[in-house]
Amino acid sequence: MCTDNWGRSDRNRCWYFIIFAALLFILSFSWHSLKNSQWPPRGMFTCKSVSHSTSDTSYLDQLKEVKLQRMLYEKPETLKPPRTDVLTMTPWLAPIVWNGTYNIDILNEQFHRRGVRIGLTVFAIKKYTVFVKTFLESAEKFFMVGHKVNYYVFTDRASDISNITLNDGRHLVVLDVPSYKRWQEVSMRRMEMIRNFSRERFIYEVDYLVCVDVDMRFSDDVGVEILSNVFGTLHPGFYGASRQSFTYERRTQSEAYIAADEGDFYYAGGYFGGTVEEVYKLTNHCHEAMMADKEKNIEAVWHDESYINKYFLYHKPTKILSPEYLWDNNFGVPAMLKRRRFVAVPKNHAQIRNR
Ligand code: 4GW
Ligand code: MN
Repeated sequence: MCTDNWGRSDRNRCWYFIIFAALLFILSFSWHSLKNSQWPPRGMFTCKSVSHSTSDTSYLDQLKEVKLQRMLYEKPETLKPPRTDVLTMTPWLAPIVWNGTYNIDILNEQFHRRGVRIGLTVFAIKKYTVFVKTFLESAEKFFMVGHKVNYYVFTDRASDISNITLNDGRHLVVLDVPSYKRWQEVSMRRMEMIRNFSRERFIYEVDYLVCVDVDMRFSDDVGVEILSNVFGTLHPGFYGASRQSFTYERRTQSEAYIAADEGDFYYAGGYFGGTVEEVYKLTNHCHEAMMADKEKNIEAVWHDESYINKYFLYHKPTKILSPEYLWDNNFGVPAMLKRRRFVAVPKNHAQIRNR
């Protein structure tokens, strides 16, 4: 091409042209493949025979193994389910946690090996600070014993929260927050505050959040069996109820509206949780829905509980806690209830509540 019988300058020009064209080709080729690239490249995980140079590192190489030790326990019986009196699995294959359905030793081993940290959030606004001591003392006895726990107490009366002695690996964090005049708003604003603190703090300090009412006491074990990506709890007043009798928000104008022919369960407002990421999504969604309703001058019939029920209808929980985890002795003690792990502390409504 760049023949000898050309002049020297002609030859140089010819070589420049060839180099320029080659560069152009390389550039356009790499631009095209960048534009269409995906990560991981198609086939990377499906075709095992693809060979990579040994210096290639994949995030797969950094995966930590959670290996259990030899353990002795009774074998699970495929033909003898441990519970036949209650539903133990949702139609979307989320476990419903009842006594007898899990082996806590296996679960503890798994969660210890992951070094899981758990945050327990609770609100004590105005006179509800009176519940904090019993709540924390009972949690020290029964909540996630042996695991790393941070108690996050949101309050407008920090000086009312007395310091109690905590076991190793457990910390009390008192968070100063505003109070609201209307009690409905005190309850509902929990969503906004959990959302904000998840972003600013919880995401750096814990792996899972458990968000509960404070007017309660732990009276039996509540352990890592409750943990999952996002979980809700069956309301003790509605676990056996029909769809029609669920007290969902029924006004179509509300963001919390649920039609009469929809709904799986009636979830309690006072007990939900999951990974910090999932709790962030849940609380953010509920808070935004409440704000949208506020603009429309409407407030759902059961406040935050109505919005949680709407959320869980379309974002199915990955685990559900049975009413063992949220009981009120006013409902008696039905046969299916083998344990009462977390029960309502009776309150003198006239004294405690400021309407
Ligand atoms: C009526 O006067 C009130 S005051 C209803 C709730 C109030 C309230 C609630 C309060 O003054 N301060 C407070 O911190 N809370 C928080 O919201 C507290 O964590 C409580 O457990 C949660 C939900 O309220 P609740 O326990 O009274 O609701 P129920 O009766 O449905 O368990
Ligand atoms: Mn309560």
